[in-house]
Amino acid sequence: MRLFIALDLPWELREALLRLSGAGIPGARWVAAENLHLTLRFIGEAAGHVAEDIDLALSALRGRGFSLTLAGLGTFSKGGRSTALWVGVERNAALDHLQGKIETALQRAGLPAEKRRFTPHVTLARLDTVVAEAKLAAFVQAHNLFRAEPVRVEHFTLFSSRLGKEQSVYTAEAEYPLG
Ligand code: 3AM
Repeated sequence: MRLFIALDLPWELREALLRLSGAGIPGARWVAAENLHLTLRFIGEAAGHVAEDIDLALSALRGRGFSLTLAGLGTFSKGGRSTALWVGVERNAALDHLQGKIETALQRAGLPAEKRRFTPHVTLARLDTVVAEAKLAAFVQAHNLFRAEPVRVEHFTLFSSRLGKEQSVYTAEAEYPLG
């Protein structure tokens, strides 16, 4: 199955993100409330026994809860065009520390190292090739001072992802508490 590790977000935070989402950018496919998350590590396709090793490694990880504040907007682009619109995260040493621990645990479980730098974000919309770039830029500018209320993070989650009709369907396979 296709796996990734993420923070699922409390509903009040999803609602705040939904109030931001939904309109004004032709070519944007807005992420539905149930799919909003902060990816800590993309894993990809993993066989059953590998998934078990990952679960064991994550279960052994000892992390601490922390506070998380989403703030600011940004975009990812590839080949000169924008591909995703996201909400950023205020500088957070505890989040970076957790991500590092997860990376170490996965490598111990035999996975190859992630080469891309961790850029914490919550994707709000995926952008089609026809996205209206000027409208996108105006949206980012208009909402750039967005700052959500801080939330407590008390666990992280191993998700599986499968293709759905409109969007991917994410299923929480396991939750790992943070003490
Ligand atoms: O957290 P976001 O929504 O930015 O785009 C996918 C999503 O990112 C990303 O993993 C998250 C959960 O699906 N993703 C999908 N394929 C990927 C890949 N091959 C990938 N990230 C890195 N490499």
